[in-house]
Amino acid sequence: MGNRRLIQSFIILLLFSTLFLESCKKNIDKGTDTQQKTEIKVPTFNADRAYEYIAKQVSFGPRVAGTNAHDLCGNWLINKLDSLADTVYVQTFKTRIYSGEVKEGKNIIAQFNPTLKKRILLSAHWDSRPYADYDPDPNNHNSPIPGANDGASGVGILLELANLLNENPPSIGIDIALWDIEDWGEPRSVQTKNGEFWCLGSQYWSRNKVPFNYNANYGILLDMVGASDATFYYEGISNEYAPSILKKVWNIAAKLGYNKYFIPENAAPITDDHLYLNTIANIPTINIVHQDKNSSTGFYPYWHTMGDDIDKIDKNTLSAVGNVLAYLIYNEK
Ligand code: AHN
Ligand code: ZN
Repeated sequence: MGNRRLIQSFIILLLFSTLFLESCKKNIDKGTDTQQKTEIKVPTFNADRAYEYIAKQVSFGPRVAGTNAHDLCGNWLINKLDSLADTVYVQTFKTRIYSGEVKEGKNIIAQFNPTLKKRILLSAHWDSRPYADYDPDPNNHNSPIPGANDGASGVGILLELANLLNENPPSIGIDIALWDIEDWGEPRSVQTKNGEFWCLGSQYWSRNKVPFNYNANYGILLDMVGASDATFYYEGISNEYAPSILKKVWNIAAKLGYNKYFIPENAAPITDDHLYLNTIANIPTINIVHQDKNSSTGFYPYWHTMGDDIDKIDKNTLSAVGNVLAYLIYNEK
C-alpha cells in the first residue's frame, strides 16, 4: 500500500519536473528567438514629407529675425515639434549683430527620451540670411534669401526624423535643436571680417544651455543638405574635433550606397554652428555640409543668392541624408 503511494507521488513529481524543465527550455528558446528578431529595424525616411516641410518654411518668406515670416515660421516649428517630441524648450535671446544692432532670436530644442544618459544632438539653423551678397545681380545683395537649402533643408530633414522618432521610439536619447540667427554674418560690402558674428543662436545656447547642464555624447549639424548632386566631405572643424563620428557616418553612407554624396576626403574648415558646439559647449560635433570644390565660394552654387529656392531641392539628396541618420539613430545602443 505505502509503496504504491510512494511510486505514485514519485511519478507525479517526475511529471511535474519534466514539465517544468520543458517550460524553462521554451523560455530559453524564446529568448534566443527574440534576440534574433531584434535585429534592428530601421524605419524608412519619407523624403516627400521632408520636402513638404522645406516648402512650408520657404512659403513663409525669408525667416529673418524681426519679420512676420520669422515669427510665423518659428511658431509653426514649435507647434510641429510639440506634437512629436517628449519635451520642447524655446530659448528666446537677444544678441548683437556685426553692426551693433540688437536682434531677438529663438532657439528651439526638442527632446526624445529626455531622461536617458546616452544622447545625440541633431541640429540645423532655421533662419535665413538677410543678404543675397553672392547673387550674380548686385541689386540683390541687400535682399534676404529664400533659404530653401541654406537653412530649411536641414530643418526639413530633422522634422521628418522627428516623425520617425515619434512613431518608433529609439533606445537612446535624441535631441533636435533648431538654431536661430546663424546667418547674419557681415555682408561682403563690410570690410571687417570677423568670424564671431556668425552662428549667434548656437553661440548663445552653448554659453547658456537649455535644459540646464545639458550634455550629449556627440552632435551632428546639418547645413545645406538638400540640393541635387550635393557633396559632403570631411569638413575641417569636424575632422579636428570629432573624426570618429565623421567616419561612423560616412561608413554608414557607403554601406547604404550613398557614396556619391558622402565622399571620404578632407575639405576646408567652415565657421558654422558646430564650431561653437565643439569649442564652447564641448560636444564633439560634425557638420554635414554641402561643399563644392569646383564652385567659387566653396559651397553649393546658389549659396547666399536669390537662387537658393525650393526648385534646387532634390528628394534623392533628402533620402540619402535622412536614411543615413535613421540608420545611425536606430543602431546606437
Ligand atoms: C562663413 O561663411 C564664415 N560661414 C558659413 C556658414 C554658413 C552660412 N552656413 C550657411 N550659411
Ligand atoms: Zn548661409
